[in-house]
Amino acid sequence: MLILNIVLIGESGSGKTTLETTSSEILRKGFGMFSARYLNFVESRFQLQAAAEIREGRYPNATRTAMSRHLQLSHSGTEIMDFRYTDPRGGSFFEHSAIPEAAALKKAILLGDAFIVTADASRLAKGTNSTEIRRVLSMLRLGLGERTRRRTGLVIALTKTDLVDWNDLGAKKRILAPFQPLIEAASANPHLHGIVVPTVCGPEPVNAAVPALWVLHHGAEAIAERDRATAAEARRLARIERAKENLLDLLVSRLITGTPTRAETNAERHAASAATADHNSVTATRHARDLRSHIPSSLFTF
Ligand SMILES: Nc1nc2c(ncn2[C@@H]2O[C@H](COP(=O)(O)OP(=O)(O)OP(=O)(O)O)[C@@H](O)[C@H]2O)c(=O)[nH]1
Ligand SMILES: [Mg+2]
Repeated sequence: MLILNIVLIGESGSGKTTLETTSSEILRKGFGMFSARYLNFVESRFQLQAAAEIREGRYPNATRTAMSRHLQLSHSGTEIMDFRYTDPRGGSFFEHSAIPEAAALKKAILLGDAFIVTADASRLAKGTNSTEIRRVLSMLRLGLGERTRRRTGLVIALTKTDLVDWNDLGAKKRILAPFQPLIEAASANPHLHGIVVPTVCGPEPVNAAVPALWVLHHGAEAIAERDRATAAEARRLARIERAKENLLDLLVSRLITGTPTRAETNAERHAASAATADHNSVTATRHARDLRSHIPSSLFTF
């Protein structure tokens, strides 16, 4: 089964752990035909408690060392995808890669399948953390620059929007300005699929599960693409087998043995694989579409 590696990117205090904890709790409770569960019992207990506290307005402590949390997404009770979060300590974005945790973070970014960037919108609105965000984004660009063919979901999660004074007319511009180069670069790359999501976590969450839904949606699309490619390859192999058929084998098969030729048997085997892969790709496409239907269409995508 495919494991979708989701990397949380953001300075310390930007809300990575809070967003992931809240989001996973929403997915765990289920939405439509989907539900998610933690695969590790201890993690599950800990995160359930943390999510309950966030709902009461008590937020998690700063992450002391990078965490990894492993979940599984199901549809109508059938497992469809595993996903794993890397939740780094925000400070490690600013450390030299000679430090093991900073090196591990760099590696996680290079290997990541999807990225959720968290940025404290209330601080950005006041113009206080744009330098830190730019530094964090330059780390992300390292990872994005490497990928040429992999479908990659990318979320800019504007956190703590409950604390933003929206009457301040310059706020929106100040919040989005640091992301402009990233949005422009990502728009030009057909393999990057981005969305901007204003979020609130706490007693009244807003859009908290949307970042996860976006990357899972693209994870399902990636599965569909992989299965379509598998089907195409199996059909190609079936054609090659059929082309190997020779008249003598066919005559022996039809007039004497009454069994299919070796080429026919192989071609049928490949055709059956193609049919299975086609079926799987249709299912994955349906999952992707269903996941997408839970994402507000008003959000900005790039
Ligand atoms: N008002 C409000 N505060 C939030 C929200 N999300 C997070 N916070 C606050 O932001 C603080 C930091 O959030 P964390 O989730 O710990 O941030 P982090 O990015 O994981 O930080 P590190 O673990 O240090 O890297 C929390 O303790 C909360 O006080 C939100 O949606 N609204
Ligand atoms: Mg944290």
